[in-house]
Amino acid sequence: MGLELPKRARTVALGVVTGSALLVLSGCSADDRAQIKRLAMPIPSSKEAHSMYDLWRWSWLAAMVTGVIVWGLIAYVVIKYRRKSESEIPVQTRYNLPIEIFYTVAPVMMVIVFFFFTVQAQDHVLHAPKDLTAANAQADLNVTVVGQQWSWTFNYAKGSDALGGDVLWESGTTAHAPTLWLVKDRSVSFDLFSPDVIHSFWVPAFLFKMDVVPGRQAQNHFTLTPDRYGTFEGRCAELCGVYHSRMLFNVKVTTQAEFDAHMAKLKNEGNVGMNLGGSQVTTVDGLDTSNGGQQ
Ligand SMILES: [Cu+2]
Repeated sequence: MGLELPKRARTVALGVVTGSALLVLSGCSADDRAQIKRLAMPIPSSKEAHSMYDLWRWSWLAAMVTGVIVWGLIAYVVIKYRRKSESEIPVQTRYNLPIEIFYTVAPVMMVIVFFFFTVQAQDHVLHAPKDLTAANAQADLNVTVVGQQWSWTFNYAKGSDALGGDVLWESGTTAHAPTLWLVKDRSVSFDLFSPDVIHSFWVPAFLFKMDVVPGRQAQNHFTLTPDRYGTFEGRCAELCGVYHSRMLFNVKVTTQAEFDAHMAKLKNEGNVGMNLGGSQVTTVDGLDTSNGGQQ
């Protein structure tokens, strides 16, 4: 008769499993636990991010409910219809049309439901008018983001009196990640521009990314409103070449006064005019270039 563990062995096994689970879980910091509760998502930090976060949580819930039902049914049939004696083989069923129709229709229905809510979240996140000029006019701040091999340039065109009608820019290098400055609760229209290859503008805290595609100026654009103060990480999410991993940046969400002061500083430094990234394209700052740029 099968694998019957003695009672004592089962107790010991249960103790080992519980003990190691407790040890593993107690190793988690408060941050880890909060992240586990969010199902590994960063804290949503823009007004638009919340609909992505909801989609994420409800999709997990739907998947878990489906999983529990399926595992339950598997366990049920394995136990109920198992072979009960050596001489008798359980009833072998083929071709059960109602069941086959059910397991074809049910997943299709689920995909339709997921699709509906995905489109709804997408419409919410991409709510800006299709036309860039209209989107820029509606938003409080306008930023042209340039993704160039191997860093980022941010051009500020609207959102502060300190601009005085000018466009101001700041740029990074592979050694110094640039910082994109934004203002809490003020909407930003981002236009994405690339002078070389396809990059992807990704700020995990905004739960959003969009490709930066050469030749698609004024087409890949979106608007969002940061709703938390803080400094967030950003990166390129499209493998764009050797130093792709160096394409890091920060996003600082701050007050209007601090933003104005920063714009005034950029103006003082002479960073005036639209910078579409050409100057940084071949710079591999911070790397030893004597051996061909290898680290
Ligand atoms: Cu890139």
